[in-house]
Amino acid sequence: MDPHTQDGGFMSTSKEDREYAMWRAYRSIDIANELGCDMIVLWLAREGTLCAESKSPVWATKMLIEAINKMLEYDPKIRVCIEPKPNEPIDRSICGTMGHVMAISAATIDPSRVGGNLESAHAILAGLDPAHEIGFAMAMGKLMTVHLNDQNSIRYDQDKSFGVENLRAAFNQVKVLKENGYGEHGEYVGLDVKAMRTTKDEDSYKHLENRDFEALEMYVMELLMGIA
Ligand SMILES: [Mn+2]
Repeated sequence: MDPHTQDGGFMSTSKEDREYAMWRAYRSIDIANELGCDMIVLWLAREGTLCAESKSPVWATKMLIEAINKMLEYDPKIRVCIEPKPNEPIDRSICGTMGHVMAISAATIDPSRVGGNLESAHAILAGLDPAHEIGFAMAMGKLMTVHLNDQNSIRYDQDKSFGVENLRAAFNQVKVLKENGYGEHGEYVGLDVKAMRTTKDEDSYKHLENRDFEALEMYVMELLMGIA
């Protein structure tokens, strides 16, 4: 909401805005430390552009790497988890997929502390299969967390309940996570969902009641095995 963030943060064309973005990142690391948490998620909301000619993608990419390096230097223990998204609220993002996250990670001063958070809806927005994005990040040892939800094709970011649009795609995300030991080192599953835009206030918590991940998983298994 701060005017300093209107053109993005780390790659804003204004030096003052970039300084504000770093202050906010350092403050977030301080808060993580207060909470006993060693990881922050970077959702790069406006890190990109609405006007392609307004900033160089080469410069913008380098600014992002520089900003992450400053965070890694600020706290020698903090891990930085990038949540990639190809567009919205901006038109063209700088770090749109897990492949971008891997490349950014490799370019930082400590790649072991930079990984990714795969959100199903964001992968679908990029025209990719969320299960394969998860698998790719896991193969690189860099899947720090996941936000499982759903999305109807390449529209605005819908954050629908996991599995409501494409149950088979949801099944395959659970399958790749389970088959590769996700959670064995304390990784969490997040369910990043919001009420639909047409939902009335009194119904606005209903989407939270449908988050029984274990039951959904068993239901999908039973369905696929012909038991249900
Ligand atoms: Mn998310």
